[in-house]
Amino acid sequence: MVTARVLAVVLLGCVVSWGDITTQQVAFSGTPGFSQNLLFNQYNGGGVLTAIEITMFLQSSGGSIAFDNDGSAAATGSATFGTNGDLSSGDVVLPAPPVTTSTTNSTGPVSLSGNDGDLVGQFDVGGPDYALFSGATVSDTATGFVSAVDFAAYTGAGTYTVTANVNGYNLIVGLGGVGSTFLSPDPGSGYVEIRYHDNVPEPSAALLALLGLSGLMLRRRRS
Ligand SMILES: [Ca+2]
Ligand SMILES: [Ca+2]
Repeated sequence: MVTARVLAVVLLGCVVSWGDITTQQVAFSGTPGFSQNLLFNQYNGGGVLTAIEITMFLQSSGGSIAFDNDGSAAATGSATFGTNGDLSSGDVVLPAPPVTTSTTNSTGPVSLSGNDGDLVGQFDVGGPDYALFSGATVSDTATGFVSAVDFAAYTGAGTYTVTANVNGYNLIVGLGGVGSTFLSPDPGSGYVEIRYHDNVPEPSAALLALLGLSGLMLRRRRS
C-alpha cells in the first residue's frame, strides 16, 4: 500500500514540470550621453515561458560639480548629480513600468560667500565664493517583468536588440545667480540582464525514478 502511494507520487512527477531559469548578461560602458545596442538571444528552450525578467545595473564613478558665486550676497543651496539609465527597443516590448536606474551624488549644503572680486560672468576657480564637489562610485539596480502578451517577440531562434541609454544629470536647489560647471561621471560599468523563467517537462528523470522503483518492488516480491 505504501509502495503504491510512492508510485502514485512518482507518476505525478512525470507530468509535473521543472522550473528553469536561463540568464543572459550583456555589459555596456561609455561616457554619459550614449546609447549602446545590446544583443540578446531569443528564448529557444523548448519549454513554456512563465516570466521574462529584465534587470539594469548602472554604476558611475567620479564626475564633479563646481560653483562660482558672482553675486554680491552670500548664497546657499545644494545639488545632486550622477547618471540616469533607461532601456529602449525597436524589437521587443519592454516592461511597464519602465526599468530605469539613477546613480546619485549629493553635495550636501553648499555655502558660498559673495563674489570675492573675480570677473562677473566668468567662471573663476578659487576663493570663498567657489566650491567643488567630486562624485564617488555609486550604483543602482532596477528590475521589471515583461507582460505575458509580449512574449512572442522574445521567442524563437534569433536575436533582438535592447538599447541602454545613459545620460548625466545635475539638479541644483537654491544657489540663484551662482554659476556652475558640471562634469558628467564615468558610468564605468553596467549591464543588462535578461532571465527567462520557464517550465520544462523532464520525463526522462521521472522515468528513471519510476524504473528504479519498479526494480525495487520486483526485488522485494522475489525475496
Ligand atoms: Ca565669483
Ligand atoms: Ca572667486
